[in-house]
Formats: sequence, C-alpha cells, structure tokens
Amino acid sequence: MAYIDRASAMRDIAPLFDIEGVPSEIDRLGNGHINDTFLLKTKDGEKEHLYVLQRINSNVFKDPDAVMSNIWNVTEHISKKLETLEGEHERSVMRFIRTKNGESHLSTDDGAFFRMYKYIGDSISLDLPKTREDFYESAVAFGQFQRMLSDFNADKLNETIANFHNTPDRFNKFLKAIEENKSGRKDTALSEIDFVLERKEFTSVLMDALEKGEIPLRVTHNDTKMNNVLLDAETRKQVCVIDLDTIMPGLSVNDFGDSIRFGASTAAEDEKDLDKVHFDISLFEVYLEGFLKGCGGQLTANEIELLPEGAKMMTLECGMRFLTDYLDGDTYFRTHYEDHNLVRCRTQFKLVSEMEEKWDEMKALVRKYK
Ligand code: ADP
Ligand code: GN1
Ligand code: MG
Repeated sequence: MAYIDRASAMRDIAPLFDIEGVPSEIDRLGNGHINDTFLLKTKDGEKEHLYVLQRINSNVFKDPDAVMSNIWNVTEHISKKLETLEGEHERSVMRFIRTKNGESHLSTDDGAFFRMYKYIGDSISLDLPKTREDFYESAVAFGQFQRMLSDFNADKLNETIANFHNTPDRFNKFLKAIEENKSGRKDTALSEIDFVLERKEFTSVLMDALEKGEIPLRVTHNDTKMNNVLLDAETRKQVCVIDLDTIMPGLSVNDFGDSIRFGASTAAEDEKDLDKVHFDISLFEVYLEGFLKGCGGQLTANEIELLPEGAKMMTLECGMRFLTDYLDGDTYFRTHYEDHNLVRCRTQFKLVSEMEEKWDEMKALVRKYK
C-alpha cells in the first residue's frame, strides 16, 4: 500500500470531514505498524483543534466498512456506559467524526479509506512502560475495556481479519511461507524457523480449550500492546484504549498475553541486542493484578489458569507472524530497514524461551488469584 504524503492528506482529505476550523498543520503520529496516522491541527479563529486523521491499511483490512461498523458500534456502546458514571469522561473513549456527507469514513476514488477522530490531548502512548505503575495502568485499561464490552452483542461484530489469533492457522500460513520462500531469505532464518517448528504442538492448546468449551469466546480487543493505551501525560493514569480495528470475538487470555509480550519485556520489540531482551516476571505479576482488577471478577478459573499460555501463545504467534512476513518479503508490517521483521521475531523468541524457563513460576503466580 502506498502511503499518502502529509500535504495531500491535509489539503485533499481533511476538509472532507466534519471538523471544526480550517486545517493548518499536519504531522505523522505514533509508531503503529499498520495504519498511516497523522495529527491534524485546525485553526478556528483564536481556537485550535486537534484531530487524528488515519488512512486504514486496506491491504490488512480487506473490508474497511466492516471495521468502521464495529468501531462505531463499540464506541457508542462504551459512550453510553460512560454517561451513567460520575465525572468527566470526554477523553475515555475514541470520538469519531463523520464526513461532511454523513459517512462513518471516507472512501476515495483510488480505493483508499480514511477516518477522523478527536486527538486525545495531554496523553502519552509508550512503546515500553517506563514504570511499573504505567504498566499497571495499561492493564486496568484493557481489563476494564473487556468488562465494558461484556454485554455487547457479539453478533453485531464483523470479523475484520479472519482467524486473527487462530494460532494453528497462523502456523499453517507460516509453513506455506517457508515453502514459497517468496523473499528468497529462507536460508538466513533457519534457526528461527526451527524454533517455531519445535513448538507446533503448543500452538493449538488455546484453540483446543475453546473448542472443548473450557474457556469462553468473548468480545476482545486483540491488539493490546502498551502503545494502544493512552495514559494521562501528567498523572500517568490510564485514559483511553485506542486502535479498535481488531475488536472481534476472541479470548481474554490472548488480550492478557499480547500485553505481556509487549510490555513485560526489558527491551523494545525491535531491540537488536538480545542480551538486553528479558522476560520480566515481576512485570507479569504487575499486569496480572491490574488486568484482574479491570476485568472485575469476570474471568473464570480456567481462564485465569491459562493466562501464562496466553502470554506464551501471543509471543510465539507474533514472532511467527514477523518471521512469516520476513519470508514473504515484508508485505504486512511496516518495516524501517532490511531485516526489521527478523530482528523483531528474534526478540519474541528470546521472550518465549525465558517464559519457558519461568513457566512454573508463572503458573504459581496465576494460581494465587484463582
Ligand atoms: P496502528 O494500527 O498503525 O497501530 P493506531 O490507531 O494504534 O494505529 O495509531 C498509531 C499511534 O498513534 C498510537 O500508537 C498512538 O501513539 C497514536 N494515537 C492514535 N490515536 C491517538 C489519539 N486519539 N490521541 C493520541 N494519540 C493517538
Ligand atoms: C500490529 O497496529 P499495531 O501496530 O498496534 C498488529 C498486531 C501485532 C503488532 C506487533 C492489525 O499492531 O497484531 O501484534 O503490530 N496489528 C495488526 O507489534 O495486525
Ligand atoms: Mg496501534
């Protein structure tokens, strides 16, 4: 997907939305791997307004209408709930802006899709928690998010990416990528490929538990990394869960697990020096406490028991996805240099190995909360 330049986003796209004021400045925003995200400033006399303008990645999201229908329904559901609570909640949910024609998003003649929402001011989004409290706050946010959606009718949800966290299916796609070797890079990743192949059995444990009815299907976020939660810049309290494209029926343990993968690490997802990358079990416990608090007693004993499996599954799956993309020639995740996906997959596998070493401790920790 070709990315759009800032000037044309501001000149040609922004004015088509029902925003206040006249677009005056635009900059790129955040470190997301998928969408094309801009911070837009407008001038309205003396006043200034801030918006986020995003081009949806239609290579990843094949049906942007389905994505936007989920997002409007979910944010409306959450807004209604917030109205019943005391206090100010303007920043607690994403507020989308329709186009001047009343559409939920904009489709252009060249097949691109854009959406606009309010920038959530005085907030930060972190690629690694700076303190334990930061991580705890993100856990509460994702737990509460799940709780707020517990009575959302899942039949209203579209599956925006088929089999998104179906890890055995991801494994089969990985095998296909090895076989096709579209990038010709297979020989540079043999030990990483073996790492995944050795864990084939594990890839199906959560889907099996779901099939046997041991854990429930819930409405989940499915992309719960720390930079998808905004914290207040001053108080560092959680403000809002963002990046709602992958809300779909899913597993609570995977929402827990994806946060652990990203945040309970001592280094960034793309750290090249693996000596710096460790799984920090004390951060696992911090997140566990925050997540359970946020979920408000909703998780079943089986779900709590399988939280470590969620952590290992999401880390292995994500590493496998980076590796698959590396073998395919970097067509899915945004990369910034030649081996970026390979570097990313190595950090994930390092974390998986350390989780395996600390497995009994992880299991003992969750059992304290059952
Ligand atoms: P992607 O799917 O590419 O990850 P996101 O929706 O997560 O796209 O947006 C990318 C980044 O932009 C986020 O990680 C965050 O840092 C920043 N961002 C997105 N929306 C907002 C917002 N409403 N307020 C402040 N920052 C935001
Ligand atoms: C992507 O969109 P972003 O950057 O928040 C990806 C996640 C991965 C993550 C790895 C839709 O998340 O599934 O876990 O990168 N999102 C999609 O950092 O594939
Ligand atoms: Mg994101």
